Amino acid sequence: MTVVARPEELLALAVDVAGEAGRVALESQDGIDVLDTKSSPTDVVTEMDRRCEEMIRERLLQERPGDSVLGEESGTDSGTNSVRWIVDPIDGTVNYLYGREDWAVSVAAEVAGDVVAGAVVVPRHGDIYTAARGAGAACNGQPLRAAQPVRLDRALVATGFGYSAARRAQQAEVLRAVLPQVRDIRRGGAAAVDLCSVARGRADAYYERGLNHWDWAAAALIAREAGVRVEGLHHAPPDSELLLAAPPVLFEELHDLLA
Ligand code: LIP
Repeated sequence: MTVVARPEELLALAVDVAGEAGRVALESQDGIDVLDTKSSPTDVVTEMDRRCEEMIRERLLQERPGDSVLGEESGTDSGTNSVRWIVDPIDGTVNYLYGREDWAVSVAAEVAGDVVAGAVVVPRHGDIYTAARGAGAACNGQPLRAAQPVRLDRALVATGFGYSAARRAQQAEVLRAVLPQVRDIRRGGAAAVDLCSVARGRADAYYERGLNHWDWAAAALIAREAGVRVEGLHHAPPDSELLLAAPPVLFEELHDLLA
């Protein structure tokens, strides 16, 4: 049976489950330790990554049986209707492991392949970023609009790096070309927080190569609804090759530099 879902209803559920997982993760951050590693010895997972994803998955399927869920830690639960949830239980796991602030719980709802609702909860900042497709973006209920575009040489640009040494060497070469052309670089360690920072005008642009869909599914909708262009290379959708987020004009300048 196709369960019709209004974006606002999906957003309310996303906020609820992301907020609950964020509270549990926040309470357990002190003293958390590495449980396992994934793509490399520095690509770590903690008990809370897995526990938060299990909590989120269970709540979503309890509230909406028949939906699908794609999560960073446990892959896909295939459902029978058109709604798929895309979950990063803790984005910025290394920051979380080190007791730092920049980590987030990210929950996006996709209907027939298009993300229509997204929530990014940043517990250590007390911030809840939300967006429903066509209804704008907000942070703690206050409307979000990205900053006006600045020239490339005045842009504060956020970026990130992968977990493999070979990928990091390539990313260092790209950074070598970008750094002299911009105001400055910030490396926050959580894609969802970086994208929401662009939506909030706390960074002028963000780019990264090697991201997974769950890293940016919710935050890309939030940024787009705040007036930020979020794409991959040559007008393609964002993918593991590149995600680039910036207001128009600055987007084109930075894209041409990166391409
Ligand atoms: C993180 C991304 C971040 C990237 C990190 C890491 P994770 O995701 O959000 O942008 O630079 O290397 O991949 O692994 O913490 O979910």
